[in-house]
Amino acid sequence: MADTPETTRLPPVGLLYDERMCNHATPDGEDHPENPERIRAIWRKLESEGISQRCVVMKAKEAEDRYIASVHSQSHIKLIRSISSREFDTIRRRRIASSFNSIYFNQGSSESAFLAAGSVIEISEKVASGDLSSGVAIVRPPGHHAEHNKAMGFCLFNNVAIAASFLLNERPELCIKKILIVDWDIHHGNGTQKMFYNDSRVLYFSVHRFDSGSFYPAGGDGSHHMIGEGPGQGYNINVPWEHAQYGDVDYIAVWDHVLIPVVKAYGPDIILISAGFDSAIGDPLGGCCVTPYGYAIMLKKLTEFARGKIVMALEGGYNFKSIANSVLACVKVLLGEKPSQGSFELQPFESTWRVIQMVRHELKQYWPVLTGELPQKLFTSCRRYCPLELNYSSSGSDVENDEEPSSTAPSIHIAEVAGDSLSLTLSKLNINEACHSASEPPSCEIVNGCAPWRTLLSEIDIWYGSYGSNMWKARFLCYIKGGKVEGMSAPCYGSRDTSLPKDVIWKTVPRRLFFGRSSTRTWGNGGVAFLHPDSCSSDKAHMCLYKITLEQFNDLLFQENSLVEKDIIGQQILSPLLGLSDLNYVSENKSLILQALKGGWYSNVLYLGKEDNLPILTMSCPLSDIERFKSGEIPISAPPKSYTSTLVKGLVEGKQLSEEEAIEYIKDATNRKL
Ligand code: X5A
Ligand code: ZN
Repeated sequence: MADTPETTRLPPVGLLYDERMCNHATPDGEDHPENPERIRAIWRKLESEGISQRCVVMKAKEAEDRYIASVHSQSHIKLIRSISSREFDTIRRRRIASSFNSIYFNQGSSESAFLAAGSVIEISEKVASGDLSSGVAIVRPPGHHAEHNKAMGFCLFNNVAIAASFLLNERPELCIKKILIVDWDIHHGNGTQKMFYNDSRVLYFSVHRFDSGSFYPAGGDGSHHMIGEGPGQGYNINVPWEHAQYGDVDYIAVWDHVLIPVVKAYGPDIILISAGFDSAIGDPLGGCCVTPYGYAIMLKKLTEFARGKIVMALEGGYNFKSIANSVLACVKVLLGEKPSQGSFELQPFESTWRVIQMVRHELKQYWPVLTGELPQKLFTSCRRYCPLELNYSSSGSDVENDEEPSSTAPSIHIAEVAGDSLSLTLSKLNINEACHSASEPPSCEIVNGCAPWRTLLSEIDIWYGSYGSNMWKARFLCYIKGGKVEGMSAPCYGSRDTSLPKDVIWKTVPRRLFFGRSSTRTWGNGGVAFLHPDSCSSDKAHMCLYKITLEQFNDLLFQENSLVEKDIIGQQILSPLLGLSDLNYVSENKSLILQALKGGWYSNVLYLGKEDNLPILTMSCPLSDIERFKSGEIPISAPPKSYTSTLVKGLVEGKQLSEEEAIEYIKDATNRKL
């Protein structure tokens, strides 16, 4: 068995599930989105994927009144305690439920509510004490709408708030003095916000649909102006979305430009996540499209803080498949697995940047790291919001949707949207010349991080197949680390992510290698290598494969096509040249001309099959250039000496050919007619 972290030294990950929390249901079996199948679906998934077997599984126990009393009134506790007793019949329960907003009660409600609160307390205590490294409480009813003296929005007790108060007030010996609550449920957690509004020991952060105050729970509480009061000022952060359809890239942008910088400054001792998955793709109430991959990345970024002490507590989430897959992806992250790729939009909405800017502005006096305007350029190349594209019912009646939520349904192809406004620049270039124009001083160091697409593509590996000078590793690494090696007259910029290739292997491919064009900035006069875009079984080209990330491949494309210098605007490439949908396209069609690189010599991305289940990509000229090479319109020419010797070094160092054979190989490719 693999030596995974949970089998070695780390404390285990805790999972809490208890079938008794399924007893809370509508009194006469009426359909309701917040129903027992939600947590059953999650649990089944974790069992069938072998995940629960890798964790410590816990049963729930009821919260004690005195702990609940730290955030709820005695009368509320009493009501929830008695609501399921025999003195109350269905009619009376209905009448009381209808005095609240979006609440039902049955004979199982009371026990479920006490168990849900008790579960989050229990798992939080174990994570705080170090018995567990992290934990997930798969609970219902949810909690974040419940207020001091009222049930609301499917929530009876505020489970997360109760656990936070418990740690702060009942367990001083655990030294939990600062708690971060991250609420990624699509609804604003009005209850949690109120409970810690003037308390700096709890930083409440929520990202939710606001829709100008019309989205549930409606009103102004979820506005970004609500920043906390008294000693709690600056410790309440709301990121209010303007409409539906926000997805991975929008959330990652919020993480990179608001949440993570603040968390770094705050230094929480533990992180509680109000983990509602109604922000997930396919959710009937949320209308947004966060994928399991998106949740995994958001969670993984948080694991860097509070020494990894993270407790997730289920809040909303009404599409069984979406919530099961999302929780699965999250637990895998807590177990130390790398998030595995999904398909997603790479360009945030214009409103995403606008909302982020508003929030930063609102909070910068409390969190100086939020000072600095986002570069205006960010606002110019964005995806478009299409109000008609999503038609999820909000009635909740169609939650039992058997179709796999399609991660592409609400998305638009970037290229269509960005059109010719597509601007290209490198983020965090290795050389500083790019920063010398002091015209945009703060945005030169792009605010606290990099473009969200980079975060996403940096998790995806591909093989880059090199057939020219890049076969020499030292030369290829110039594109990664920046700089130049012997024989090159101009340095490379390097990639944002300068980590080395994860693997290097050699292959031969049935393609024609030839040398064309008559001079380059890097090598001087003479031709450089191209690969015929079509395969030909009688040809054989040597190829050195580097396992790099899709983000690094994008930086390579920029540099190979000499786009860097003329397109630097601030260290931020607003969109990738080759995103995930392009990767899918090229895998199916074997070739993709990147319109953004029109005129670049290597604008044609070729797919050469798979190795180790990862795609092999390279770049060459478009097929149409082949005719121009043949006709002499573009010259065919022998490579310059410096270039030839780089190729030879690569082939010899890679043990593919002897020096003589390598020279012969290049001669043949130079002289043989196309
Ligand atoms: C926990 C949660 C949603 C309530 C919606 C009421 N509540 N229409 O997601
Ligand atoms: Zn919700």
